[in-house]
Amino acid sequence: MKLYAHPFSSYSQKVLIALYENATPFEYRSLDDLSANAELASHWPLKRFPILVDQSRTILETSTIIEYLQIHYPGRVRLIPEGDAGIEVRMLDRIFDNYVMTPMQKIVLNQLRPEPDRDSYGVTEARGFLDRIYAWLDERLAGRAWAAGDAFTLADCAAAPSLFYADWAHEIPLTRTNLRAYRARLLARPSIARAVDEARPYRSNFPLGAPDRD
Ligand SMILES: N[C@@H](CCC(=O)N[C@@H](CS)C(=O)NCC(=O)O)C(=O)O
Repeated sequence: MKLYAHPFSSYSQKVLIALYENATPFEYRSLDDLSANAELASHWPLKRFPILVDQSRTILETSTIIEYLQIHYPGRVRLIPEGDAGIEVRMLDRIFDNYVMTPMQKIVLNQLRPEPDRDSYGVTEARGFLDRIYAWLDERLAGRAWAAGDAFTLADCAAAPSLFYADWAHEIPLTRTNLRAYRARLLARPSIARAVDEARPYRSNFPLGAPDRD
């Protein structure tokens, strides 16, 4: 099983965390490597990553990859609970991807554009989105150890990299104590600490300038 991914990429970390949680063996095709990039393009013309290639099967989209891992390579940590409990997990996974990761990417990617092509309206909108989702998450997480309750799940795999970088791009206010404490708990979890450490050498590439913390 091959994962095409890059250590500094937030969506790559989402899947790496799932793999590390269950010590699932895989071949890491790092996109630092030119031949891995060519292989990625041959599997997925949009070249969005990570992707998982398991023999003749190509799995796209991080949430689906993690679902695939659970079905085909189950481990001690069940990342998507069965039945109704799975609804909260899947819902929060979509919320972290769509309403934390997407506005965070908007702010970060805007910085990579040439000055005349920057979208200040879109960035202001993205910052407003983050303010509102931080407030919503702060309430939702009250009394919870992990995103969906007592167990670590797919939702936490999505939460870790999205909140990690969102806080760099648009800091979580000090008043959002539940959310800030949750982010700190995520960073202390060994699978996540490992993904963050592997990305450390690339921090100088963060377009907004990486803060001196985490
Ligand atoms: N919805 C996709 C998003 C993947 C994604 O946006 N990945 C980023 C890296 S973190 C990417 O491919 N960026 C390169 C690009 O946009 O061309 C998923 O869940 O897999």
